[in-house]
Amino acid sequence: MKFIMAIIQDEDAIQIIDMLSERGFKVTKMASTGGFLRAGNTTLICGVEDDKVEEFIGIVEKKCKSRKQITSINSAHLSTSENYVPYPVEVTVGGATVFVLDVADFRRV
Ligand code: 2BA
Repeated sequence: MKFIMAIIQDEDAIQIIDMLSERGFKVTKMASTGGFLRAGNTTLICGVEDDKVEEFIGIVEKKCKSRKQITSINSAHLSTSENYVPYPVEVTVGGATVFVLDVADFRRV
């Protein structure tokens, strides 16, 4: 069994959860915040059988869209100077960031 953690954009979450649920995946949705943009995103966690991992990732890949976002709030990340002037930066966010981990044990008690 694998443990999948997928960080997706809030806008894509409902559609992806619906599709995953239709295909029989048991998903938990968590509200999360990106460290760079400090904006809300969604983290899905899911325990899946090994032979279902690619199906899960395929759904996420199909439904997650890349979007451009403008940020100026975290320009400190981009500067080492104390006297920097904040300026807007365009970043491309997602598709999705997906981690797949081995599960040592899984119990429902
Ligand atoms: P954020 O950390 O808010 O990052 C949003 C987007 O900003 C990133 O999109 C990337 O395009 C850009 N970005 C992030 N750090 C940057 C930096 N130091 N300099 C310039 N641009 C930077 P994605 O790569 O698609 O990531 C979307 C969200 O996925 C991230 O939100 C974070 O919540 C999560 N994430 C991405 N990689 C991760 C990782 N290795 N570990 C944990 N979470 C990750």
